[in-house]
Amino acid sequence: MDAVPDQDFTRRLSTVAAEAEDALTRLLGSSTLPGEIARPERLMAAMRHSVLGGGKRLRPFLVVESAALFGVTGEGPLLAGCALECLHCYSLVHDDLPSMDNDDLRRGKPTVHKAFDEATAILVGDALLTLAFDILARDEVSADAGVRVELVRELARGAGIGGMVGGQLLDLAAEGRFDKKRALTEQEVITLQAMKTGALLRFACRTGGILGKADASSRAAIDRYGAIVGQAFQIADDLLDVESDTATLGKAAGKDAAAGKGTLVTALGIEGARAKLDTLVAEAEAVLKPFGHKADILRATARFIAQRRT
Ligand code: GRG
Repeated sequence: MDAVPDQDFTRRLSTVAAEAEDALTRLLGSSTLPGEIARPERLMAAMRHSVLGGGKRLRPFLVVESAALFGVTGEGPLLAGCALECLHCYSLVHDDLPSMDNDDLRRGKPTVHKAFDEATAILVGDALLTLAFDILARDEVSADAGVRVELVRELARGAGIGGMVGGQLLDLAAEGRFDKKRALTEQEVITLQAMKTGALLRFACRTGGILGKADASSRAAIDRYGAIVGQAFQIADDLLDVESDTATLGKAAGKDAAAGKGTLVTALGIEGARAKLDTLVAEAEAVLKPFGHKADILRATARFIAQRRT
């Protein structure tokens, strides 16, 4: 099924990205909110450097489109998507720190610790992480407080111990940071990646079901779709690390091989990884079948994630 031509998909992604950019610009304004004492200008400037003017905005897009699948549109999904984008940007800022990946370039710009300094970058990450939960708790996300609490809990689970942060620790451990370096099994790579990268993408999709108060089977379907696109995203990322270059990616390429990192591209080879991506796109289409044409944009999103060049 290919009901959404590529140019329509690209137009839709840029529209949501522009709406997210506007909303994020407002969220990162200098005026204080009730309960805040002051917004230090250096912190705000560094947060804006990290969040604004870059990134594909794939996570807000998945939130907006998965919510639309359940009939929820407007400010609520957009703000929930922005909360997730803030959390994602925190992870990028901390991931780039000298004690983590030690990167100089992100989204084609100097990383926050390069443009500012390391202490500011740590605080930017902390402030973006807490801002994400502040946003999710706002009435504009959903009039239903139970929905907001569910979103807060789900994001904490996806981003924390058993999700992204836990996955990052497993990644550092596999690199031999704490002990001897050890080659991971294919299943261990899949688990690590599902935690480190997949959990936030999965949360993005689950958010649609939560905002739309979807029934159990629809929630299971959108959750499965999120897990599939999460896996596809990481395999595509691993392929780009091998096949693309720093100028195209706006971040350092070839880092996995340099670090001797185990990825599914290492395990399956380039052709095997491409075949796996095709299988995942087919699986995504299968789980979306019950939604008919309403899910066309999510079908196109799965293809975009698998074929992306940046
Ligand atoms: C708590 C000190 C501390 C560190 C945590 C959690 C963490 C560090 C790192 C998270 C792991 C991480 C950054 C994974 C990378 C995922 C990934 C490939 C991100 C790039 O996503 P894209 O391609 O980027 O969507 P854009 O720039 O388009 O948003």
